[in-house]
Amino acid sequence: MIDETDDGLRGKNAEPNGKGEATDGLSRRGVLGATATVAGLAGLAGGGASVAAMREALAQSRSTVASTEVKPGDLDEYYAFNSSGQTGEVRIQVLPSGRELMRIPVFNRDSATGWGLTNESKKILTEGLLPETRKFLESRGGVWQNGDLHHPHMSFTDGTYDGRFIFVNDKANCRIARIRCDVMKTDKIIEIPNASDIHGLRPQKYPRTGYVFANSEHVIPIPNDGHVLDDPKNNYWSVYTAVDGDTMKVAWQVLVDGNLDNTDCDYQGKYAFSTCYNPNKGVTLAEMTDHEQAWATIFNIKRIEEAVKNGDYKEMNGVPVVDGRHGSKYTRYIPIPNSPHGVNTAPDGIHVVINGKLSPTVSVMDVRKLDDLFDDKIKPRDVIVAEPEVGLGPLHTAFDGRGNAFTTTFIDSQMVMWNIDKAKRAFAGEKVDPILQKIDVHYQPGHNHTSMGETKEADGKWLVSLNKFSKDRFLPVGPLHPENDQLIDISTGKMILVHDGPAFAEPHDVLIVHRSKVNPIPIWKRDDPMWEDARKQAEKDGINLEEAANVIRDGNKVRVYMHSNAPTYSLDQFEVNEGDEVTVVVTNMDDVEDVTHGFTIVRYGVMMEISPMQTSSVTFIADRPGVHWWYCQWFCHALHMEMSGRMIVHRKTA
Ligand code: K7E
Ligand code: CUA
Repeated sequence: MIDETDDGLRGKNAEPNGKGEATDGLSRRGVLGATATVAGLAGLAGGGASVAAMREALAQSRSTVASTEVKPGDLDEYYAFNSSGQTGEVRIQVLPSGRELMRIPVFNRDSATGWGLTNESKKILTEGLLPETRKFLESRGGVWQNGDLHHPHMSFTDGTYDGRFIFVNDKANCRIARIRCDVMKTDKIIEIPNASDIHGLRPQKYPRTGYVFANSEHVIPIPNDGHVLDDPKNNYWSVYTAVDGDTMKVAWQVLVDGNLDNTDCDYQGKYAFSTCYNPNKGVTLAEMTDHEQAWATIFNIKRIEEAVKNGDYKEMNGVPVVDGRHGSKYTRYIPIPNSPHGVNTAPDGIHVVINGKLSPTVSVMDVRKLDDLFDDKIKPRDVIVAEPEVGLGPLHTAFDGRGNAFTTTFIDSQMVMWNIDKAKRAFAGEKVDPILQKIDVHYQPGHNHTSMGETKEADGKWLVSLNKFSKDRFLPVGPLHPENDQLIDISTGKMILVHDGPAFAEPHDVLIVHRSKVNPIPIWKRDDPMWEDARKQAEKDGINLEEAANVIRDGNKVRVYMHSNAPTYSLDQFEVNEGDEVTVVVTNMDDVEDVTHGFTIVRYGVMMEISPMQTSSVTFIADRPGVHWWYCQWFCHALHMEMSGRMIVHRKTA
């Protein structure tokens, strides 16, 4: 829907006045939220703009603004893979409607699908843990219960999305996960050694992914085993990590100065960049902010690879760690005002925007100068070709592929559109204002993203502002508020706010991928590696998973094989003894799109999804005697309620 009261007007009236301020004559709360019509606007004319001008603006915006309406049965044009922060999952939304289609459990536990309960998901959640963490989790159920997922990014081939994977970080428990885009399920999770927490994450753009680059944020002693404690200046470090996206193994790490924040890389396959705050390794807020500038750290990928090949590294926790601190030939540190946060490479393959956070500026780097920088022909600051002042609290920047950039300003609560070329000319001394337009967003934006904007195929149609606060934009739901993901039409060369989208905690980042890049399958392939272990065990037990209706007893281990065909399971009941370790393996033989079954055992903490042609399994101890019905929790058939069976647990005889 187009909010014709507010947004069209804002787009027209929020012109810069040359001082970099919006001249929007309407007070923020004046029209917002109201369902005022054109007639109703008359009463607001005191705000500065004439009624006639507003009518005119409204009429124009109506004719140019792209509609967010997607009629019933029609399909959207873009996938929007949204992170969920401390919820720990990825959400598949679509644009322009803003509808949410699916949730992909990653670092969280999920009741509907059994993520964290099934053997298949437990394997993925645990196989990549460091031995020390596995031990730590032994008395805690073996699986992390929480995660903090900030940055989803799709794999690239030749500078654009290739639809294979989405990679994500977990800031809370130091992990990187990979989501398969054919089935939209997580298939690998690894823990990163020598790191405090993994924050920034980006896949290599060229020639392909390739590497997944990741930042360790807070500085810690390495190893962090209690030998070194309170010696931050001499003995705390952070590391930059390159993971091989195909094998999901750490390829190498680089030891660096300062806290690493966000990361991006070039379109040439030569360099990766991180923002760095807290250059003096402070451990209090005062110490972390007591300086006027920090850095962007540049990593020379080829030189680092050679260092690893030639043995110029230290092995730490089984990983080659190259020394990239000040003075190293593997890195360069570009001074940036003040505590930079986001770093974003433009689709032109040349410019990299580093967002100042505590400085009102963004710094623009030209990647063509980096060879000279590493050959010491120029000074670090010589790579900066523009530094426009965009407003207070610049955090992240997105691009339209037409030479314009959009920066979120957290403190100003605005989206700022500026032109890269004009910013360069202003930096060179020309009298030109690079700021094209500022609009209010509601409220306090963090990340933003444009359609295909982090690829060389940026198409300049949509811009999303992920706002951390929603305050009064929605009906109240108690002290905890949703966030507000706002959709902005940029197709006309102006920003026009067209939609408010509430979101539960706490989307940090979203990527907007054209639907032509993504090709999920509707039905699992029977030879999928996801249930490899179940298949192998079944072979050992002489069972064909596709025809299974068997109970195998193996000491006090019982393996129950069955399959589902709506509305029945191939077993009506099975019997075990109190204390048995029971594994139930269910294969859904309904080769029919959208006929998903489930398997839930009442009062046994067992629940799992079994989509068409999928096998799912779960293992538990039958330590509760009695009759326990299992049922299908996924509505699948007119006789869905009847799709059930009994687990009979015989009492232990003394
Ligand atoms: Cu929230 Cu990308 Cu973790 Cu910026 S980060 S806002
Ligand atoms: Cu099968 Cu409901």
